[in-house]
Amino acid sequence: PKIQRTIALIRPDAYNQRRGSIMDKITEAGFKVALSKEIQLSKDQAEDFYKEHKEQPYYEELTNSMSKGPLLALALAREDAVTGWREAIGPTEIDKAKEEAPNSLRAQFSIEGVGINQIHGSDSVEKAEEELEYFFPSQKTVALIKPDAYQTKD
Ligand code: YYY
Ligand code: MG
Repeated sequence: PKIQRTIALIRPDAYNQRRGSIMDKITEAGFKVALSKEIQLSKDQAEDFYKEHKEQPYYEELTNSMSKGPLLALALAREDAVTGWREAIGPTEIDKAKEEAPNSLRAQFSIEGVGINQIHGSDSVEKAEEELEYFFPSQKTVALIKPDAYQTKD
């Protein structure tokens, strides 16, 4: 079976307060951390990442919560990683997560006083590829060394 990759983001509050236990749960769920990077998003970058949600009532809190400190970006690898990770994090809204999926990461790792869930997961294979490239850009150019540089003068 094919190993897939997806993007997980641990938002700043949870990364600051609960990172150890979140990483344990990720491993327990069978994911391997292929890549990992601590990133500080500016407010503008957070707004751009969530631009589809611009008109939503939660947009301001969401983009503030994403840019208030460093977050942890992870490329997770597993069989069916995209749907598997969405299942592991659970429903979008914290209240719904706690009611319907109490074992989910979003239910278990919410932050007091914050209305936004603490964990992101790419929602499709296409989005996963886009987000992998955004957080872990691959090298697109190869440095060329002119053969001349190696020629010795006599
Ligand atoms: O894909 P997912 O993260 O589960 O939800 P989206 O609909 O893409 O919304 C992105 C982000 O916005 C969500 O993780 C939290 C916030 N949000 C919210 O707080 N309440 C909602 N009803 C919808 C989204
Ligand atoms: Mg989404």
